[in-house]
Amino acid sequence: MTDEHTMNRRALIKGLMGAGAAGAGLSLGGCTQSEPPTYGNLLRMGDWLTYKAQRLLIPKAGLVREYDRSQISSIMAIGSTDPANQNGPFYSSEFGDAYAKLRQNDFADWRLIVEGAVRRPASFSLADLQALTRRTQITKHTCEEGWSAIAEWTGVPLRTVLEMVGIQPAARYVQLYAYDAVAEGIDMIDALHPQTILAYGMNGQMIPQGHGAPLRARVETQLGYKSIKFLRRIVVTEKFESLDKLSGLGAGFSWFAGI
Ligand SMILES: Nc1nc2c(c(=O)[nH]1)N[C@H]1C(S)=C(S)[C@@H](COP(=O)(O)O)O[C@H]1N2
Ligand SMILES: [Mo]
Repeated sequence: MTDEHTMNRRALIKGLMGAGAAGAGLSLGGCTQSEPPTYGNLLRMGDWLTYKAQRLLIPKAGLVREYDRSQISSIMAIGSTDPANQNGPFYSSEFGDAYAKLRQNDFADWRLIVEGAVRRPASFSLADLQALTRRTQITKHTCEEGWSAIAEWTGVPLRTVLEMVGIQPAARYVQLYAYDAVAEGIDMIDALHPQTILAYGMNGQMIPQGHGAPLRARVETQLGYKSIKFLRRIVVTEKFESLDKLSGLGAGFSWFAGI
């Protein structure tokens, strides 16, 4: 573990120095597949530098601040608030109806699929997830649109679920897919972060419809758009793949949104 960590740091330092050289007009060809995105576009080079810089400087398991109950504030439900609504933003003709059916039955038949670069692909009911050791955290949500709000979230660490399915040694990214046409990816550092949870509870209740029922991600180290609501499927991958094209939300958003 220590060796690997040292290796990674060396690779990162080399990467950072390489980024400086790239600014001087050297080839970027080396970082297309396994690195977070520049989208082959020099103008997106900042994404990559930010990623490298943060990954180098931030201690791996540094926790974001948690708040007291008294600091909980009202939080808007924004973006897609109902995947079943055909007129809502990011409506998915593929999954919107399925969501409506699952909701009719209080999500009793809902399952979270976890697959990809894992040893034991699995699906989890809400009861399965609720039976696992839970974590409750009061955190500040920061939206790219310029507002923030504090809420309490309860759920199971994504790490627990990933350990259950057994990630392959080469796994590096985790892609989160929703019942609307929204999907986002995070890297393994954020995926295994102790405060990255799959939340079914909010402020002591089951997560309300607008905030992502029955299950949403809370990725506290990233801007709000990485905290995918209405989760449907999680795919572990070895290679970086931008979901920009697929996601109604992602188009034009920086892949790395660390805060
Ligand atoms: N499936 C899905 N997840 C999503 C969104 C969305 O539209 N659909 N919006 C994102 C954005 S930009 C923000 S700021 C938060 C909003 O969460 P809230 O509605 O609970 O405040 O959800 C994020 N997750
Ligand atoms: Mo947002």
